[in-house]
Amino acid sequence: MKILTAEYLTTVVKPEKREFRGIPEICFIGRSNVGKSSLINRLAMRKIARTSSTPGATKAINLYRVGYEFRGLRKWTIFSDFPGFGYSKVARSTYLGWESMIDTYITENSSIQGFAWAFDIRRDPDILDKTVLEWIEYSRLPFCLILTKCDKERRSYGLSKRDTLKKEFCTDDVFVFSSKNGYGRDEVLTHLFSTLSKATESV
Ligand SMILES: Nc1nc2c(ncn2[C@@H]2O[C@H](COP(=O)(O)OP(=O)(O)OP(=O)(O)O)[C@@H](O)[C@H]2O)c(=O)[nH]1
Ligand SMILES: [Mg+2]
Repeated sequence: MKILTAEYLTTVVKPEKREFRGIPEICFIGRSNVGKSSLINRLAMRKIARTSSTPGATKAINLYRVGYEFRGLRKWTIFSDFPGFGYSKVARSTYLGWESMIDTYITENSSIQGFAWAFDIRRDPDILDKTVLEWIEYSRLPFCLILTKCDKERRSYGLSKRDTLKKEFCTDDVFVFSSKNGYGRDEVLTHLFSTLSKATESV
């Protein structure tokens, strides 16, 4: 399992006018400032996505094309970096804008294979996260939860949080991760590439 190439592809400002289709794609979503762009950079081992300590850095959808080798085969995928939801004080209306954007983006876009949902390991899910979970379930696409910034907590805290969130989000696909030190990188990549393989095999 190896990343061979990773490069910026394009920015989608109007999701309904998206031009680039065809390569299997994983959407990186999550609240603002949670570490989505840093996660992409760490997975790719290259600084392709813009990160910032100010929430709301990613305003449009940025697409990155990643070439990788998995189980002896060379393949391509797209990592799409979404704007964060829930950073404004008026979180509800921000969420509604986000939901309508992503709804439009995934409609009739059969290249999308699932969601990598970045979630700050120090937070507990709130009503907005539950709403997003419902939306994902409704989309019927698979998702995994990546618990970011684990370097800020003890390892035992991270593992117990992972088990709690597995129950709360009703999935086994929850991973502890740090973009700062690379903890969990192999596990996350293996999971994402397996999801992509399953999807391509079933076509
Ligand atoms: N310690 C630590 N800091 C991190 C980690 N991941 C991200 N950060 C920091 O968190 C801040 C936000 O990171 P980004 O990757 O820009 O977050 P984002 O989710 O893309 O943010 P928006 O695009 O604004 O929604 C930056 O200051 C990063 O350096 C991590 O794993 N550990
Ligand atoms: Mg970002």
